Amino acid sequence: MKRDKSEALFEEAVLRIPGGVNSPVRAFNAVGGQPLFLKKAKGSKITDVDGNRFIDYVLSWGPMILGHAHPKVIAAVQKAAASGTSFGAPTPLEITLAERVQHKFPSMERVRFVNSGTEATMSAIRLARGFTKRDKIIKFEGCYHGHADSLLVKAGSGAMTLGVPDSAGIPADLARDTVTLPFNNLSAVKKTLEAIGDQVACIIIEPVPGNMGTIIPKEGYLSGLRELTKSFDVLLIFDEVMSGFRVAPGGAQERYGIQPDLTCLGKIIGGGLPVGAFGGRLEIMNHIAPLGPVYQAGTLSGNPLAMAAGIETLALLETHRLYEKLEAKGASLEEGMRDAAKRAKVPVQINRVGSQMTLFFNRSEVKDYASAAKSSRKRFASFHRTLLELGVYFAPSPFEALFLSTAHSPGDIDKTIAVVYEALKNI
Ligand code: KE4
Repeated sequence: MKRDKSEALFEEAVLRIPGGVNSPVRAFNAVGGQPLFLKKAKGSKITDVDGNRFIDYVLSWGPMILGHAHPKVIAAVQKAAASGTSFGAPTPLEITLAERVQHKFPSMERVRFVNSGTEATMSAIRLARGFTKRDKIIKFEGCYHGHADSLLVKAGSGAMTLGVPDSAGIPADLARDTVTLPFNNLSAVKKTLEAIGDQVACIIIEPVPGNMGTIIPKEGYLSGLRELTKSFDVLLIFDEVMSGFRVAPGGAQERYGIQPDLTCLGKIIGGGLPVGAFGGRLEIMNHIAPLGPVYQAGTLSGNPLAMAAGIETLALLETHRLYEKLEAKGASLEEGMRDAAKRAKVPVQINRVGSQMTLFFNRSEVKDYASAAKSSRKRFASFHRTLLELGVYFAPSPFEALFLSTAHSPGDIDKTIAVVYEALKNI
C-alpha cells in the first residue's frame, strides 16, 4: 500500500504537534506504523492522502452513524455557516436540539450544551459534587470519560491503549477522591458504599463501556447500581457520550430501562461537529450557573454550526426502522467474523451491542478491565495491519469499539468478513 504522502506529512506533523496527532489514540502506537492522513470521506468509505480507500469502522470514534458527509447534514451546516459561525449569544437552534435530545432522553429535564464529551462529564461531576456537597466519586476501571483530572484514573481508551490509565499531572489529593471499582461487580459497589457512601457524590459509568473494548453489562447490573445509588443518596451519572443514539435511540437508559440522575452525551448529537451535553433532573440542573452556585461555561457552547449538524442528524435518525437495520448489520458482521475465526481456528471473543462491537483476541469471556487487558495486543496489531493492507479500517487499538453506519452496505460487510478471515489466517 502506497503511504509516502502520509509518511511525509507525519514527518512534518511531529515537528509541530506532539506525536503528530491531536489525540493520542490516533497515533497508531498500539498497532505499529504511522497514522494515515485522511483526505476525504463519503458514506462508509474514507480516502487517505495517498488515494487508498478503506471501509471505515472508526466513524470518527462513533459520531458518523449516518456515514460520512451525509448530503443533508452538509447542507444544514453550509446553510447555518452562511448566516455566521458563532455569536456567543442564544439562538433558536439550541432550543431545537435540546428538544430533539429530550425527546429521546426524557430523564434530561434540563440540558446544557458544551463542546466535547470531556466537558460534559467534567461538568456533570462538578455539578454532582456541588449538589450533594460531597467530594468523592466512583468510576469503573477501563471506563473512559474524557480527560478531566478526576476521571483520568484507571481510564480506558487511549489511556489504556498507551498503558497510562493513570495520567501524570493529576494532583494526588484529587486522585484520592476518585475510587475505581471493577465493572460488572455489584458487591464491590455495595461494599464501597457501605464504607464511604456518605462521602460519595456520584457514580459515573459508561452503561455500555466501549473504551476497554465493548463490554456487555450483566443482567441486573445497571438496575442494581440504580437501587444502590438511590439507597445511599448517591447520584448516578450515565456517560452516554458513545452509547447515546448508538445502542438505542434513547441510549442505554432506553435499552435497559434505567433512569439516571444525570446523563452525558456527545459524538452523534453533533453529527461530526464538536458538541457535548449534560443534563438531568430539574432540581439538580437548577444548581448550574446562572441559576445556581455550580459554575460552567463555554465560548462556543451551542454554536449554530454544531447545532445545525446535530439537529439534522437526529432528525435523520428518526427514519423508520433505522435502528432495526443497524442491528441487522451488526448481527451480520458479528456472525461473519465469528465464522471467520472458527474457520481460521483463532480463538476470539466478540462483544456486540447493536451496531457497536469489539473483537478481542482472548480465549475467555471479556467482562471487565482485568479480562479485557488479557487480550493479545500483539495479535491485534498483526490483525489490524492486514486489515489495513486489504482496505478495512478498524480503530488502531485493541481497546476500542468498531461502529457501523446506515451507509455500510451488505457488500461492505461481506468484503469485511472476507478480509477479517484473511487477517486471522495470517495472524
Ligand atoms: P471527547 O472529549 O473525546 O469528545 O469525549 C470523551 C469521552 C467521554 N465519554 C466516553 C464514553 C467516550 O467514549 C469519550 C471519548 N471516546 C474516545 C474513543 N473511545 C475518543 C477518541 C479519542 O480520544 O481520540
